[in-house]
Amino acid sequence: MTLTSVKVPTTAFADQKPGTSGLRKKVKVFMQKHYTENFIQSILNVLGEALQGSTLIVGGDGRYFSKQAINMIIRITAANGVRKLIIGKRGILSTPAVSNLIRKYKVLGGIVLTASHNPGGINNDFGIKYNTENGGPAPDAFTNAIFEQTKTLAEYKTCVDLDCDFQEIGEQSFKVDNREFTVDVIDAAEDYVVLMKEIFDFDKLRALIKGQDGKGFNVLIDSMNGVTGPYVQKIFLDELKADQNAVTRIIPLDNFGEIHPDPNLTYAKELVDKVKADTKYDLGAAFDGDGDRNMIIGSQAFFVTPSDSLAVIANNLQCIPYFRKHGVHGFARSMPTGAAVDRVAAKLKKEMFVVPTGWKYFGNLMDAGRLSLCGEESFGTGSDHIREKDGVWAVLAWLSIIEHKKMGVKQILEEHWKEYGRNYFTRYDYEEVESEAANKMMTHLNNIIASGELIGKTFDIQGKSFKVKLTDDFSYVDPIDKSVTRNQGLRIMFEDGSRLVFRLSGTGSSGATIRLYADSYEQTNVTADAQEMLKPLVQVALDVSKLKEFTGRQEPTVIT
Ligand code: VG1
Ligand code: CO
Repeated sequence: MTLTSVKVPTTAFADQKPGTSGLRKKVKVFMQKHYTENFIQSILNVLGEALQGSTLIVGGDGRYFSKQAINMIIRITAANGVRKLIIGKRGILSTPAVSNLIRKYKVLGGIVLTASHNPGGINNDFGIKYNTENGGPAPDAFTNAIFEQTKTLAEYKTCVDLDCDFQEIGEQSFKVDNREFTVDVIDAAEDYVVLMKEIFDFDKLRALIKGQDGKGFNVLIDSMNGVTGPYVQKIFLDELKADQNAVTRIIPLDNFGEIHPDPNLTYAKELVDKVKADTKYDLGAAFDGDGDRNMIIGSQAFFVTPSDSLAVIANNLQCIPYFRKHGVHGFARSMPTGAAVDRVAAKLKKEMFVVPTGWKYFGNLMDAGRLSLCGEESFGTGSDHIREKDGVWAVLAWLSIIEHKKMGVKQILEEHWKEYGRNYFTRYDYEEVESEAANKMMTHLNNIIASGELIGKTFDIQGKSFKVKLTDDFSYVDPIDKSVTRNQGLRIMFEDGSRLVFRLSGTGSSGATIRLYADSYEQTNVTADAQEMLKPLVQVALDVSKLKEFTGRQEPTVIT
């Protein structure tokens, strides 16, 4: 039977501007009539001619509303001339897995259904993101073009009678407007596991976990009820033979069990407490909802900042087969990330890039063969094996280093700081601040930075003295395509190398989130408590920004 597509008249929405990583809104916003359909059609309109006869990957973290959204995607892509969809079973695919599938099967792109670390469930968030043919998040030019489409969209095409189940593995074919349309439902984890086995030495990792004389290396891997469950099951249990107690919360739930699937000290407290309480654990790790973030803690919950994690991995890439084979090109970090990796780059004589916040800015450098490893302070670490950050990859990288150096997490960090000195780093998040108040604070900061009035000024606080050297609003010129990205964070840099950064989050779904980043370098005093160390600098930030006055917030919601 041939199915026929129809054109459905619709009215445009004014609020479909993608943020740092796709469009993220409350589920109920996506549930409005035509809202999700409009956004999908807008993505397809931007793809234009390339869409005819193409293949797309579809999947996500399985959060509430994913099934409905995938049904819409099936019908709308079929009506728009797409030839084939590859969908993860039950709609489940981690963000790194989507990136891998796009690259491996050389398809046009992928639609990722996730709001990442934002909570899920009917009263929380949903998100849609498009990844291009290099496997990475669509660049600004593309997402701006989507936004332009959404503003004037008057109709979308769909095939209302197309009913296609994606609960079980297998291929289904349809005839839509006399064209072939195929939906291939695949195992979520299979291709990803193949990739990891090419990158890492699984025999060595298995031996590490098993150990000698009955004393293995004990890990506790927390999927936080997010998408990494099936990947963790296959890699840590089936392949590396860790025992069942080494993993937790590995069944993806559509509301993440009512937690924030956000791997940091606040929202992954359950993991931190377990590792702290039980001295048998040598390493704990957690991932976010869509599996691209990671948090690493050592024995007794010794915390590794993502900025340090990046530097340590950079310093030890030679123990990972993938890098021995492909070589190590440059390194990169997002601007707010602590500069620990810059020191490693300088020592190893590698190119070092500093890009705006968001993984999309790493892609061009990787495609040009100038970037092998990169990271963000927001618990993102990854390499050029794909074009997304990769949580499970990061843990396997750490285990490879531990196996190679025969050292624990804390010992590795202490050795690293001894060699390079330490970039103390902290981030304060003020979540769901009233938008107007947050904007006023940013305008105030913008004004004093634009006027240059802070330059040369000294702040004497809590026995420390900070003299302002430079202030600016970070902008970036992509070294490959020369595109310019402005307004990426207000920076105050001091004579002693300390630095403050302020920016507003681009991933929230209600109100505004203010992020305040503080970092400061110490050559020899490397084992102090980061929060204590950075207290005076944070006080400068609060004084200069008048954050408490503008927002009424006395304390941040999350401290990293
Ligand atoms: C945050 C992080 C940023 C990260 C982005 C997407 O963005 O700060 O580093 O790339 O989330 O991560 P923002 O604009 O809220 O600061 V994910 O794992 O949520 O896709
Ligand atoms: Co994520």
